Order: sequence, then structure tokens, then C-alpha cells
Amino acid sequence: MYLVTDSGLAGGRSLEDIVTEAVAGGVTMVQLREKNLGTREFIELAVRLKSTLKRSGVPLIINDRVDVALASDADGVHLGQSDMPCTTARRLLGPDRIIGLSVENFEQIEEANRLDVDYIGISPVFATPTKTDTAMPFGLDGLARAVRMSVHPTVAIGGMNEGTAAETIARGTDGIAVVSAIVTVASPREAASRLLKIIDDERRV
Ligand code: TZP
Ligand code: MG
Repeated sequence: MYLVTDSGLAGGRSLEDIVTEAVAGGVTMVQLREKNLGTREFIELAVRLKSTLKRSGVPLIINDRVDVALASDADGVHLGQSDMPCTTARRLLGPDRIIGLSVENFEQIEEANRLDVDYIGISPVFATPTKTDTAMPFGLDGLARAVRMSVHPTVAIGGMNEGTAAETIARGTDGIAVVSAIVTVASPREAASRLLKIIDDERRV
């Protein structure tokens, strides 16, 4: 269960608090996604989150920015199709850091199969108000096909919540990435914990 942050949706609460709560509720991976922060602030926030996460062992992934990931000693990066090429990122980050890649169609999944990435994000599974400049949603059938095609672990993103998690996990994806269903709610801990139970219950089916 992968939390992707959005400070614009945090309602004035600190990302550290939201992340701490979400991890207490069972989140196993965190991506810091900041589209409007200057480089210095981005690095400072990443360093703070890295130390927030340290004891939990939950990896911190930086959206888009390989330089910020290196500067903050984060565990990896998440790249989109127009970000730094994965091969360049791998050269800069070395063999051990995590690289995730967003794929928006089946052709990009075939390309990703030939790349040294650690997981792909299936983006988006459902249309979502959180990110409106997305490609056409995969839908659940598209997700199932994506999971079958990919040689890499898959993470479903877009519209993941308590109403969609079970049917999404049932399509065979390795994880779900969640923004609003954890960031915008009164208790990120309880939301994460309910989502995790839904995931675990579906995995047992
Ligand atoms: N990439 C594809 S959809 C999305 C991102 C970052 C946002 C998902 O947000 P939510 O609120 O979990 O639907
Ligand atoms: Mg990106």
C-alpha cells in the first residue's frame, strides 16, 4: 500500500504528520510528490520525511527528481514518461535504489519490460479529480491485461479507495497507490488501516 503525497490536498496539515499516521495505519511505501516546490525546499522536505520514516523501514520515493532523491538520500525515484529516461536515472542512482515508472498504455508496458525498473505504475486505473491531465484510464479489464503483460511488479494508481481496492487487487496488481483517500481524510491512520484490511482480505480469497 503506497501513499503518494499531495500537499495541496493536505488541508494545512504537515506532510510529516500525515505520513506518520499513514504508516501507523499500515502504508508500506511513500512517494513525495511536489509539483510546486523550489529545489531547496523540496530537498529539505525530503530529508525531513526520510528521517520521519527511518524507524519504520518504509522506503521514501521521490517523484520526478533524481537530483532531489540523491541529495536527500531517498530510497528511489518515480518517473513519468517525460521525466529523465530510466536508463540515465539508473546510471545516476546505481543498482540498489528503487526506480518506478508510470505507464499510460500497453505499448509503454512493453517498453518498460525491457528497462531496469523495479515496478511500474498503471496510470490511471480510474479517472480521478486528483490528477486531471492523465491518459485514458485502463479500467479494471485494462489493469488485468497490464498485470499479465508486465514482467515487473505493478502498482495501480488513480481512484484507489475503500470502494475500489478489492476489485483492483482482484485483478492481480501487486499494490495500490493512494492519494486523496489517505491525504484528505480526518484520520489517515484509520483510512490506511481500513484499506489494508480490504487488501489483505482480498489477497486471502
Ligand atoms: N497519477 C495518476 S492518477 C494520480 C497520479 C499521481 C492521482 C491519484 O490520486 P487519487 O486521489 O488516489 O485518485
Ligand atoms: Mg513525473
